[in-house]
Amino acid sequence: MGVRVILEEIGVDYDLILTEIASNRPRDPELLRLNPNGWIPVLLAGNLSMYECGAITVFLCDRHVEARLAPDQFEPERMRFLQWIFFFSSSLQNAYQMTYYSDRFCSTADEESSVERRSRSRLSELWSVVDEAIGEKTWILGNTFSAADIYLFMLTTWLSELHDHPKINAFPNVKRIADHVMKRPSVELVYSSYISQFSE
Ligand SMILES: N[C@@H](CCC(=O)N[C@@H](CS)C(=O)NCC(=O)O)C(=O)O
Repeated sequence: MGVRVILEEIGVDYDLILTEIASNRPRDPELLRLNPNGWIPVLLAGNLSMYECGAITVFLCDRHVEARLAPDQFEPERMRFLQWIFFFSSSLQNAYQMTYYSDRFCSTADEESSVERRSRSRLSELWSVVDEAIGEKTWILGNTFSAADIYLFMLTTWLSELHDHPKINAFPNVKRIADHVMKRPSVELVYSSYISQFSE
């Protein structure tokens, strides 16, 4: 979803290829050829393909500098931009995986609930770090909107009551940015079914 928002923000034509990612269903061999892990997203561009959401994000921002979704290599904010993209795609996403795929983080089923508990406390710790860093800033980089705000928004949508994750209200600065991002036409389009849950 996050990569799709970025494609919408850039305004390029793209096709969506649906595939199976349910844990209990076999993966399409074509997905496994492109990403042996069997995960999405995978970006196909010409004859080339790449996986890893953070890498795809940086690639698209650099390929389409005209969209101004990232500071360029010579702007001081570039450091902070890379920091947050990597933090989101490694530390924060990993903390979510510990509840969404707890079986991958332990050897026996009876350890899963312990992994899930740690996932919840880890999410609290990591989102608190982000919240404090944002402080009163308008966007995560300060005054300029970037793909890092889209990434932040995407990860807030993964907070799940079903998994007893912390509530977004515990991170008011994160919530403020997520609420702003939610109003962008690109996000309204891509997340229409998610957003309608909140307006019912
Ligand atoms: N590190 C990967 C993780 C991607 C990921 O977890 N994708 C989820 C969907 S959001 C998925 O494909 N899950 C299926 C699975 O892990 O088996 C990335 O950032 O691209």
